[in-house]
Amino acid sequence: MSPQTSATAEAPVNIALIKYWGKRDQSLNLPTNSSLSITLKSEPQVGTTSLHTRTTVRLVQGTDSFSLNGRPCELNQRLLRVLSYIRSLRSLGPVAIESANFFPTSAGLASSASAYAALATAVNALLDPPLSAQQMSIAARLGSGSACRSLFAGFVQWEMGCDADGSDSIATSLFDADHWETLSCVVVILSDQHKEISSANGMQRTAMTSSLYPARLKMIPFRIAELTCALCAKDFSRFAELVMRDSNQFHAVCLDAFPPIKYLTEQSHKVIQTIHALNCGPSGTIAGYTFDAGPNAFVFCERPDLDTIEAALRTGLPDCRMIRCSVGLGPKIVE
Ligand code: 2P0
Repeated sequence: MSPQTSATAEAPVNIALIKYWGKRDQSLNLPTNSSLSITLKSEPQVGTTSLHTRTTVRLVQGTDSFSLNGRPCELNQRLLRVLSYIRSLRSLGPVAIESANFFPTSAGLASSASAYAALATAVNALLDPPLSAQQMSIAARLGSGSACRSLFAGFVQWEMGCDADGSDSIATSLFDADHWETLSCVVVILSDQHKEISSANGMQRTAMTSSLYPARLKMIPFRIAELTCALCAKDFSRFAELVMRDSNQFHAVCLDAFPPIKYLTEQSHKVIQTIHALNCGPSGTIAGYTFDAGPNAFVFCERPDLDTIEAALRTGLPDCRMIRCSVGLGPKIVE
């Protein structure tokens, strides 16, 4: 069989339930805390928007090249780091990388996570032998910290690790996608603008200047343990409260940075109020929200409550776009 010269991979986005925010090593993307995420799969009826990245990697003559959504781009430091790590492990010639996102880029929708997970998966298909799970985790993480979590289906933990070279800072699967099939997520797109402060800069400023930040770091191992129990028991109300509290705390430490960092908008706060009002109703906690480094909301509920929750959100935000998602699978090779 002739060796493969091109591969296309699709990788999903993930949304952090317990957020990664801060680096102990900036060039290796080594975090100051462990994090826990859910991998998302958008439902097909939403037209051209789908929460994944598709990346083709071709072996070529000449030099490495990169295009994003059909536009040629410079190979940035992150891409170069991923390629150079892989080339330190395996023989890999020059490559042409073509990447496409099917959703707004850099708007707090975790595009870098799916992008670097897709890149690592596509390159890996050209390697003989393929990388180990640990090496894949490291390759994706060198592109973007949260990308190592997009290599897995379902519920994923990225263990911060303590080794200086990052060899133990890897993601592992906690529960597969079919563990909690009724768990649903509505992504409420309030803005598709690029964020003003990148995650990398925002987390650095927060870690350096927020006096609340050390208290957050202390609390995170307990939050992860509690959330793991809630996931194991599929206890929605416990799950929702922990996720909302972590999102609120993450945005609070951002506001406590100096100068402050504000990712949420008035519309984001409208979503927050709507969910808390719903949860005061006779059925108790039926929804929970989380926000990444951007204004867009990720609202969780059990599938039977989807219509009620979407209707409540629409009342306050008639013009926003919503994407229904379920718990997703990991990356796949599509060609
Ligand atoms: C997360 N975020 O856990 C957190 C929560 C945003 C808020 O990971 O510099 O793009 O590439 O390691 O992964 C976004 O930061 O940062 C992020 P880099 P990344 O999902």
